[in-house]
Amino acid sequence: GFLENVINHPVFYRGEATVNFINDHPELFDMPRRLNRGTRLLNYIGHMSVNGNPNIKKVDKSKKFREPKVPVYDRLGDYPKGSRDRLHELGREGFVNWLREEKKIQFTDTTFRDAHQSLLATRMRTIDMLKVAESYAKNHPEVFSVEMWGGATFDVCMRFLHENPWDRLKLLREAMPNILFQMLLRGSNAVGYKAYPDNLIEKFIEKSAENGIDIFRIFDSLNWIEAMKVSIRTVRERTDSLAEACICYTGDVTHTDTKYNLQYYLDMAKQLEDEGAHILAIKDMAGLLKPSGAALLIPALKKAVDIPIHLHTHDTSSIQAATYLEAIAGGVDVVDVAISSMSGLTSQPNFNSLLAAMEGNEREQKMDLHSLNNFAVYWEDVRELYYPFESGLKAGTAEVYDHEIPGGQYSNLRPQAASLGLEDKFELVKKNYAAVNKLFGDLVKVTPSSKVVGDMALFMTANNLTVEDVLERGHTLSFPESVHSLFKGELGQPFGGFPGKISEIILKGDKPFTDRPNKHLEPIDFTKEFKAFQKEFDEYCDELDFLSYSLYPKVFTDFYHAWQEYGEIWRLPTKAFFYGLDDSEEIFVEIGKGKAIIIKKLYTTPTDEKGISKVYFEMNGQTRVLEVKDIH
Ligand code: 3PY
Ligand code: ZN
Repeated sequence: GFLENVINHPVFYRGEATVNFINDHPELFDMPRRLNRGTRLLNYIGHMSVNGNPNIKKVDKSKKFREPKVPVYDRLGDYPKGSRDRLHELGREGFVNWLREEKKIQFTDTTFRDAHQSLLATRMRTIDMLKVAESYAKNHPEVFSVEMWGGATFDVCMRFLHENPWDRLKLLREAMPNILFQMLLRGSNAVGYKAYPDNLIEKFIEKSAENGIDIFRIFDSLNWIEAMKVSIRTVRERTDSLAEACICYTGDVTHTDTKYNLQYYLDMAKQLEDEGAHILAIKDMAGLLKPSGAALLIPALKKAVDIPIHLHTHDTSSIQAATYLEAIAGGVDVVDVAISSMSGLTSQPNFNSLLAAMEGNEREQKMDLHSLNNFAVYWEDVRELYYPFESGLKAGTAEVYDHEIPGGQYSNLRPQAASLGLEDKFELVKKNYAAVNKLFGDLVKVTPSSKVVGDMALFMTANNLTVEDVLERGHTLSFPESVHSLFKGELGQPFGGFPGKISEIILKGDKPFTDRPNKHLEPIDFTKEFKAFQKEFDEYCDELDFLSYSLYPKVFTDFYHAWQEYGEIWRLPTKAFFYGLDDSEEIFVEIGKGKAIIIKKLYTTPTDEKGISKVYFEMNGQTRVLEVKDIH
């Protein structure tokens, strides 16, 4: 009631309440909405315990979990200096010079972003990262950067985890102040699947930098430089962070009968350097760069440009460590890896093993391997909690050279196929994916262009269509919206253009454009729209929330309602979050700095004739009963 509202009000809670507090805050009388934090979390657990998490189809009741153990670290000691201190000391130009001159190979750890995006459908929760963050930053300050934001994490955070992505950034930043943070930015698509107004992209970059992003890895899903310029310029001019511009790698650079040949990559690299990139990234999102390709490409790039080179790959084929060794011999400056228990398959190559393999190498970066292995144990235990999201891929596959599906998409495509009833036809989905790519003129496939190719492959599979059917009967078919949008020019322009015939079939007379899609979008009026936003949402929603809303209006709205009902869900331990509590199970939830509650679930009554089940809890020793509607 009222008293709880007062106690839990942020102003009161921070000790900032004055004599006018009650008059100034009429929402204190708003009983149903401002339930206290503990009660809201109880609502969530009660709901999970009766109805289960809607995103988990099959729960294995026999599953036992170990408590993940955070490797020991000096809690009171200072953070050792790391790459972020170096950036601040040297400034951007100095830092880039240092990186280019440095002989030792540098490692980016993707465990906090791409690894779980690629292995566990992006479901890793902030709390599991936050628990280990300080220990990692203190034990491994030699890490070049931690990729922990962007890509699909932004919307999945809100959509499935009911977490605020900005909070993830801020909390991790506080816990890891010494290591560079890196995010993946989809150029003019930001962290979304479509083009956004330029001024939204600019504001998003500014705020991301302000809240802790040091390196912006910028790409365009068709390798269209036009679409990357605004992002590169914004990072350079409006932040102190580094602009790392990507070339997405596709096909096989050692082949000569492809439009994506060596000259293509060298030309693009030079253009990105001219655009002002501080670092060049080769983004091999599907893991297609073979050792022979790296041996050709990396030394040639080193000759072509002056900026440092950062290599990203996925180990879908299981051969990518060999590619890294070739790249390292060829002079690459940084490589992307994931902690061993979160590495391999559709994720990044194995950090721990690569480190071991580099022992004695002239470019060896010395790190404490045993300590790194302790982190692997931590992540292994954490990963168990996410078992429903595993992709099912059990070994590396050379099929990837045929279908070219990005690692981050692979772990999503199978459940997507399953949700359309196509689980048994996954082999055909992959074949169609390759066929669609050819039909569309051999595209760079990475979010969002990869999603379009995936949508089309699913569409063809679901409707028993072959490429010939599409070419013959396409005029009578209505294609997925995303396919139409791609051919319309809404994701930009592919190298060499779209093939004419399929374009005509898909567009059906609709006129495509060839300039930047963002140019067709109205800029956002931040002052006006922010006011309207605050009116509709809570007064505590700030401009970061407004950015989330601008990028994902519906997803943010749902996230906001979940927050109203259930509070700060991110604070719940992962087991409780996904599976609710067993009878007699007790959890400890930190609900604020130095403030915790203990929740014990006692038992659940069978559902009555009105479909209501009563859940009995003990919260901080007091019995609480919740009535939960059984929605089954
Ligand atoms: C993303 O855009 O999310 C990716 O990881 C692309 O590889
Ligand atoms: Zn990736």
